[in-house]
Amino acid sequence: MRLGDRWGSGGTALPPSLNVRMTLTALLAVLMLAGLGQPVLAEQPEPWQMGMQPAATPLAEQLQWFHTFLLYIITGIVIFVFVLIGYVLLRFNERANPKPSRTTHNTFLEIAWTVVPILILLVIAIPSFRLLYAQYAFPKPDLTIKAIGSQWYWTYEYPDHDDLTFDAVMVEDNQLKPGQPRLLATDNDVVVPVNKNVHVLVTASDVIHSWAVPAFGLKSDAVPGRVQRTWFRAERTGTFYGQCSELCGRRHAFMPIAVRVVSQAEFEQWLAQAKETFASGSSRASEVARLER
Ligand SMILES: [Cu+2]
Repeated sequence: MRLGDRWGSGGTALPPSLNVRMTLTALLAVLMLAGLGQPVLAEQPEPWQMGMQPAATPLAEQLQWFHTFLLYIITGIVIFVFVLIGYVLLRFNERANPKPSRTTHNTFLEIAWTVVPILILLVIAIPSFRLLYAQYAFPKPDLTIKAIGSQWYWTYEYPDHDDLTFDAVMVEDNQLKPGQPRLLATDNDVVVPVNKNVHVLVTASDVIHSWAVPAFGLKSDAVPGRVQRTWFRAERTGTFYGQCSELCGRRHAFMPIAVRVVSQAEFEQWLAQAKETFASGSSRASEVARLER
């Protein structure tokens, strides 16, 4: 049976190749339209995304560079090994090479296959250590925030600003406002100024959680009874999303992280308002009640 008969309309069947091409084009158009229908949200995963989220901090940039660099190296190694195996299969099989040589040692080859991998490891180790040190070389903080993981929300404290404290709970599907991404938006965002060094003290109140924001290149375990430190310097404004990244219980997938990076002036404005809003601690009690549903 011809493809054209199956897909076309009876007697006016198109040549099979054309018909297949049209179907593929239509499929592609539907996919593109589906893509266009989505609101444009830059700082979060997108449908069909292949690479990483665009970096918003120098550390994330460095991380992503390292990732790509390693990808080139491992691709080269895989191709080399593949070609080598292919060559051996073809050149030295029983038919092509009925009388195998009895050679056992080759000084040059043995030195080469020891030295070359060492050089490759060195080339990887140098940027790897540089990145590791950069992550732990804390610049002088302009702002310190504390992120405390609890089942299943995050509490944020601003110890530099009268111990401002509030909870950030995921916005449920039926309460999403336009533009708020599902499973990522929180009722209260962490707000930080742009181009400032922000230290984050990460801990937990019950089980191990993990505070992670991919666009910042950050992931820090939140361990009860311990305070971990991490830092970021966001270089552009926007809302950046992350999720708890340590399996912490039933609602592990529903305790997202939303960080809003704003100008210094907007930050101060938010701070003044937040101090009033959260002064009574009312946000906290209501959230606990919500979680106990
Ligand atoms: Cu968690």
